[in-house]
Amino acid sequence: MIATNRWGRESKRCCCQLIGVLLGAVLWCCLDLGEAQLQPQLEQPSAKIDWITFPWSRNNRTNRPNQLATGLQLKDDYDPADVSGFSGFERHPCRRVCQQGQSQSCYYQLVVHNYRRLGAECQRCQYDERACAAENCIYGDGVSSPVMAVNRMVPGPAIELCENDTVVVDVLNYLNEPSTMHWHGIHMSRSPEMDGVAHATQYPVEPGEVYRYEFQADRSGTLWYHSHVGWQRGFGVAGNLIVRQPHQANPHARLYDYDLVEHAIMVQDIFYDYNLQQARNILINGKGRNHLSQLPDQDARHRYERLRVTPGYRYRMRIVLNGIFNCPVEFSIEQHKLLIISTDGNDIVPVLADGFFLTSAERFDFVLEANQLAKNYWIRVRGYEQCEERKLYQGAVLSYRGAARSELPLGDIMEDQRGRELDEPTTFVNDFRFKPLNASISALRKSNKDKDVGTVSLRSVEPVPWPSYTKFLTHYSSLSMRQAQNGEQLFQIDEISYILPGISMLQGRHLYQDDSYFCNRSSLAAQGRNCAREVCECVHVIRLPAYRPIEMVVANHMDATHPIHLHGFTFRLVGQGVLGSLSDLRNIRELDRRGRLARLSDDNAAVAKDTVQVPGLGYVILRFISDNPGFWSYHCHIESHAVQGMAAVLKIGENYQIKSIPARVRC
Ligand SMILES: *[C@@H]1O[C@H](CO)[C@@H](O)[C@H](O)[C@H]1NC(C)=O
Ligand SMILES: *[C@@H]1O[C@H](CO)[C@@H](O)[C@H](O)[C@H]1NC(C)=O
Ligand SMILES: *[C@@H]1O[C@H](CO)[C@@H](O)[C@H](O)[C@H]1NC(C)=O
Ligand SMILES: [Cu+2]
Repeated sequence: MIATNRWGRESKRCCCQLIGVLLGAVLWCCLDLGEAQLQPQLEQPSAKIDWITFPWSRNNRTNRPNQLATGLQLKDDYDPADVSGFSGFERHPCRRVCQQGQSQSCYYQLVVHNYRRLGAECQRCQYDERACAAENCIYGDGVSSPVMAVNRMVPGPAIELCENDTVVVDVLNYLNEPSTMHWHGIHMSRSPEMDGVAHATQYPVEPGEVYRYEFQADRSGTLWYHSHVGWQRGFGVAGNLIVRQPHQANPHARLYDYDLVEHAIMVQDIFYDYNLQQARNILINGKGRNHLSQLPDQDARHRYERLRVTPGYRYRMRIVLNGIFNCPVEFSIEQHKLLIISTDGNDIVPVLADGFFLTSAERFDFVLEANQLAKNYWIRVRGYEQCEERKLYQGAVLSYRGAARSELPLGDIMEDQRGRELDEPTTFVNDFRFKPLNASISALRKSNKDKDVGTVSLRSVEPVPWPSYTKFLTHYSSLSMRQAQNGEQLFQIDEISYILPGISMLQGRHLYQDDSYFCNRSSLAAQGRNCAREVCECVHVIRLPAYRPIEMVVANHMDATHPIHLHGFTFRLVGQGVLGSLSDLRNIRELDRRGRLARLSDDNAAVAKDTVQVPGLGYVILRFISDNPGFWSYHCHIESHAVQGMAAVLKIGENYQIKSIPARVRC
């Protein structure tokens, strides 16, 4: 397959050029061109190519992106000068005010490459904060460590789109290992081969190769992109993907004045060097306090992310947790309430809260009203579970116009948290610490005054797409851990650790028989395997029919919460609770039959998500219509767990229902 991937790289090239016509575009694809004929306009040696503008308008860079112009400018060759020019997309023509029926074609290039936090580029940043903005320094927390960057950034550059835009992204793998890119939240309903899961929807992209992802932004919201191979997401291969709607289509448009990309925050727990066992810090947009230094939070030598606001305005902020370890975080902003309006890109009935929790891959959008004194305030992120053991927390600065621009807030980051001293009741959303031994859907209460809003009690603004009398096909699934003979910890779904198949399932599905190639809980049982006693590792594929109402009950046999993510679908959360006993969880099907698993009595406004935390010794119940045939990854989003086997693939539909994927000519 590698030979196929690389076929024709030397001998054949294809140049794809776009001629922008006022309202449309003509794509020219010419095969078998000699080198000399390639894009003569581009071949100016030593010229740094600004690929955001059209090649024939390169000398006229002051041109503002034209509303009517298409953003698409495909390229088919990448010389070193191009690669050195890769950066963010602040001036991309697809970054615009969204309007009904004005979708565009949008082209991006993402170079994924090895890099360093606090590398040689950062000399001056250590002493002068103003120097940090100088290109190409990834300062992080000031601890030198290898990273994998996207266009020299960690997190990678944010991509901003409007709903229905056609997206073309060339991902250049400049790592020394295979890679893929997943577009977390996009359904890929017309392009299942673009989901970016190695050996499920594509063959991995080899080092030095380019993969062209082409898909439609088939929904709006706070989404993100990240590598789906090994630990690459943990090393930094991730970025925001913001898909906006026209004003008229946005149910929360009136709640805020600004929706700025600089108010999109990616939080990540990081490790140092190749020590993949431990979370050592949490960063906010790649920056933050150094915990090793023992310096106070307000020391001027720390580098914090700054979010600027002007008094009197309301801002939409978008928070993503790129979680690597078991490190849920709590998010809040000093002296501010947050009006939470969306989760995982799905609008909810707004909840005014003091803060919220995130487990890996979850997102919350909220409106912040800049209605306090014009000062600097701490944006606070506090880590739990593995991050709590090291007392990891992080800050960023909410800086009002009129406050000293380079100063830090006065107190410590975690001081005065939750207004405890004020003895005011507080409201937190999505707390992962459920009250044990209570199977009801109500969440934890810390005191009588505190009100916690569990994930399942959030309400979607979109009613479910099925009638109330719908009968669901229920599939039971479990999350667990076991020790292999060699002492290795294996994480499992349905007591099976996932191993990668030798083919890519989507492309190779006609080459094998499912029954012999795939395994699942019942096929192993039929072979006499007892996965509760022995270690079961295989190509775990759960087959479900297409175009049916599906319900998944996921039981968590472990104490720790696991954020479970389903590709290809947005599901509705209709139940989430704690049973507290392992034997109950092992018999969850029976308990369910006896009515012990609480479901929303009316699922019409059940919250829509793509990732949900399954509480420790608890369960969740998800519903969706399986109207997207294909191979969809279903896995724990904690990187270390997924790498160690807590993953499976849902095969939705039969082979004939799944889009046929022709082999691609690499050009
Ligand atoms: C996107 O396409 C869908 C389906 O065709 C349509 O309902 C929606 O209005 C479109 N959105 C925009 C912003 O044009
Ligand atoms: C669980 O919580 C609900 C709501 O707070 C309460 O009504 C119920 O009695 C609790 N059940 C148990 C077993 O504690
Ligand atoms: C499990 O595997 C068996 C045998 O291959 C198959 O008949 C069955 O449909 C599979 N079940 C699921 C849920 O994938
Ligand atoms: Cu997990």
